[in-house]
Amino acid sequence: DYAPRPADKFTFGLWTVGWPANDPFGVGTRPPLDPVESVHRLAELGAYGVTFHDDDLLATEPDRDKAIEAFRKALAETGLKVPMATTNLFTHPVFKDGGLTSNDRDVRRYALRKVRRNLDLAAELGAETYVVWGGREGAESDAAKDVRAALARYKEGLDLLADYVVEKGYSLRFALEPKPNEPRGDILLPTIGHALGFISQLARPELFGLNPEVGHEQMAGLNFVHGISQALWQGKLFHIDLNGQHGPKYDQDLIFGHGDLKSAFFLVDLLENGGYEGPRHFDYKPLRTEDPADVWVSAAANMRTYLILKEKAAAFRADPEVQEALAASRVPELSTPTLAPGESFDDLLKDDFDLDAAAARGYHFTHLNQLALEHLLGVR
Ligand code: 3MF
Ligand code: MG
Ligand code: MG
Ligand code: MG
Repeated sequence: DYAPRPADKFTFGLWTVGWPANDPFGVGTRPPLDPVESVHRLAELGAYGVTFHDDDLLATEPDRDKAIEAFRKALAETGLKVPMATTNLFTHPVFKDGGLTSNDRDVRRYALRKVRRNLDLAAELGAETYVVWGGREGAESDAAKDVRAALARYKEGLDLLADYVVEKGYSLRFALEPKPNEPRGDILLPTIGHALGFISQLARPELFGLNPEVGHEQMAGLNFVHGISQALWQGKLFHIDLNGQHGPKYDQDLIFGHGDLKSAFFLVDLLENGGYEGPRHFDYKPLRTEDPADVWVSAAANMRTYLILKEKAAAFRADPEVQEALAASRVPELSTPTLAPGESFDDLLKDDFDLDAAAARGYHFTHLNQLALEHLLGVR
């Protein structure tokens, strides 16, 4: 019946359903949404949890204490969890040149205090993951930013925050969210690969992983399924932002599956079979054309699409013709180590190999791909 349940671990950012649809060319088309209403609506739809930036809580109640109190009450009433939280280091004009990597040292110090305050709240609310998206950590001109110094300041800031979490005994881990551009012309840590490389330079690399977003990698023309595979392989997929995107253009934040559907199919297959246990978190924007009631239609669509793709992926794997095709394409053979147990590198020299025969063998990938497509299209 594709009805979402809390066990499916679907979560939503408060800023997603709560987006009033203001964009660079127009004002909002929907009124601000009370986070308390979002919590209740998402719970009714079958979600597991909500996530937030510090400032998201203040959407309709400017008093921080009152806003937090109301949010807590809504969580208690609905049983919704808060598995992840994050900091807004991009909206206020003070962050126009970044937060942790602003050229202005006073701003960097303020940014660290802002993160620190929300880390305390995140820990109190039971979050396990703290996302760091460096939206304005970047530049438009190569003259304006000493990138090596910026990376050193990024590391300095993240090392301080990790020390703080350890000192406080919080069970939080950090997840860096790569994005190539927008709102800055170029953003630091633009892709999954850049972020993985950067983590190896941190003082506590074990506390840092990734929160990759479908659309962000696709904006860079990259294969999201490959990126997620590498993050999983390195034990660094701490969290994920699911949405849709049509190739390299502005950050569309479409509903999951409403962009590259074939990639979404293989992504669900990977998440369901690749050992990822974390939340299935949606970071999308209800279209600007939609009214307040449509917002909840769009929230439900994310979860329903995921569950449909989950069923399709399981049927694809279970289909005997697919299993035959996988074997004919030698896909399982790639999991066999290249040397047999006990063999040495020198043993390779003894191989009796027919070069021409091996070169002539086809891999039959076309048939396999067509089977996937037919499962996705619902004709198998
Ligand atoms: C922007 C994003 C961000 C991050 C968020 C942390 C506003 O493109 O994707 O959403 O996801 O800041 O999770
Ligand atoms: Mg996006
Ligand atoms: Mg985004
Ligand atoms: Mg995101």
